[in-house]
Amino acid sequence: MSDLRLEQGERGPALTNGLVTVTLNGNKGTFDILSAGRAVVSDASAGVSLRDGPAYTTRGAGFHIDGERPVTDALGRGLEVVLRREPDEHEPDMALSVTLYEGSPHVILRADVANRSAAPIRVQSFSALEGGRVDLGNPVEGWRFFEEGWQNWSVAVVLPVSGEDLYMAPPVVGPTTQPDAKPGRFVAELVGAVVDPATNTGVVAGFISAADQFSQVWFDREGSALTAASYADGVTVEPGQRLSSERLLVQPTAAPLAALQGFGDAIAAEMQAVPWPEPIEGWCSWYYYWQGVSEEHIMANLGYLAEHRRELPVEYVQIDDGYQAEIGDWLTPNEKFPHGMGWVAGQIHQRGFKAGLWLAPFMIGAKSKLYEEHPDWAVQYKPGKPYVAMINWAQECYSMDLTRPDVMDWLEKVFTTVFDEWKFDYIKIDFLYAGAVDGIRSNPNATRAQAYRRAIEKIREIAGERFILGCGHPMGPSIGIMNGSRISPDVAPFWYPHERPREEGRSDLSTVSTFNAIRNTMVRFWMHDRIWLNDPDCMLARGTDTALTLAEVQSLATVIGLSGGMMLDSDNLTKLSPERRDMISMLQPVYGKSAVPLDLFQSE
Ligand code: 9PG
Repeated sequence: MSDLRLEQGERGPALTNGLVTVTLNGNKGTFDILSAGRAVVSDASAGVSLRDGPAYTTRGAGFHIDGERPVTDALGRGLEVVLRREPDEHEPDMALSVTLYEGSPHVILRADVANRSAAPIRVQSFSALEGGRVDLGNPVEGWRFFEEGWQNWSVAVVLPVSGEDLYMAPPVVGPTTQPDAKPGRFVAELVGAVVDPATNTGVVAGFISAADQFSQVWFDREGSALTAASYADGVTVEPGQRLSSERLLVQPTAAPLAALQGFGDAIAAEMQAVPWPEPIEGWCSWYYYWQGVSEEHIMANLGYLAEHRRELPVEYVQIDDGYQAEIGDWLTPNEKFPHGMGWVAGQIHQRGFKAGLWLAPFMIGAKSKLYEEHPDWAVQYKPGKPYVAMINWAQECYSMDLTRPDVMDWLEKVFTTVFDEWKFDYIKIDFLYAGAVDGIRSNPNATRAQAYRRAIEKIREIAGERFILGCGHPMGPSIGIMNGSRISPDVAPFWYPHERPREEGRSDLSTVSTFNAIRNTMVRFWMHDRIWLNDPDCMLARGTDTALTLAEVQSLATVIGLSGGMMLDSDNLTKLSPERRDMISMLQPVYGKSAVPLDLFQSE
């Protein structure tokens, strides 16, 4: 099947594969994306913005077709056409590559820039798709926008575009790289989709590569315009050098749920995702013992699990936050773990379970020994001022500068100890967004995504075949490293949030509560078993020490079960009634496949 071609159509040159067609308007410097003979996205351009400098767009400047070439890559066999912007003298050379693949209903776009001048240039962002007018037939007021959030605690949601966007303040969104807020503008991280629920047609637009640049997709109600940008964060391009954006997938669709899953397949292929081949079932200390967890608590639950293998056939016992001396001092257990962490892991192994450990390796607490010894390891907010990634654990917690070689050596020491000396089989690495904040690092030529990515690659290298659960992490650059990922804010022993968000402007759909957790879990169904195993967060089965009603506990259990993802219980097992324990038993074995929320685009 190879009807992939660049042809001369009535309206000028067009690249087509029989499923989707891109018409190229060289004089205007724009292109249209057609499906079933209809222009679904029209009059789109591409551009690049320099740091503190001008922006260049193909719109108005025009482009010419600078060659076509067959490609074979993670997405299959394709044909790539390069559209080269007609630059004025002294302007950088900018191009957009457009690729279609055999049998795939999507277009892949990538912008790039070459520095033709004698001086370095600094690139801020690329727009692989700029102001593409979306036409779904009906008026825009009835449409909805699906948007992914910055990290796994962030909201993933479908909003009516007749209303307004949710604003996601730090620490849930990376600050500063936002298009200007304006009425009727909806901003997604990594991937978004415009859908007309009346006809079930729409456009999915998302970046399928994400290791080097963070990216956003936004929709403007006014002009029904779709734009997608990836951020180079001001890195330098030397004379004669080139830099590319991440690769953007755009897909007009009459089946948006399937298209979203198709996006998941594409990003998984491109990023070489590593979902775990088996279901993960276990117990976690956090949601009952919190920071008060002790060696005795672990031993008591371990004993219970060993005696109730038939009822609770779990494999993993995971120690969460509370064992460490301080945030940063991961290798120093506190007085609640007098025998040390290697000993606890040994006890877990002796009873036939695998051992998991929580760490927040990209945070450095103001009260830690680590910070006392290495104040220069923090990313700076302004010269001389450490970047506060979060105030938690009654202290300022700073972002670790992951571009420093000595920090990478320290990471190696921490994880070699955890895996090779203590012999943990599983890590939950948390608050990872701290490594990707927008601050001053020792290497100014690494993007936020690169600083973060290189550090998690290092952790993966040390972990080898052991299980990595990501938490509090930005989504895109984590793919290909994490075996499992939290996909929600934290569950809690209560239904609705108890507190207003601490950060001004942060949506209260992103704060700790069981309602928020299960809402997000349903929306992120498309990630499961594609880009990683979804972790819907823990089951809380108990009937005491909780404000959850029986119906709320049943709802939580239902969503965890339907997620098909990981299943960790977090109760004091020794206090559970047999009826409540049965609710955990019913979740095993994990089914492994995610349910699909069929009315995702129809209702909240
Ligand atoms: C341990 C916990 C558990 C939990 C993690 C994470 O946005 N916030 O302020 C925020 C704080 C803590 C938090 C999530 C969000 O919890 O998700 O499972 O490991 O850390 O401290």
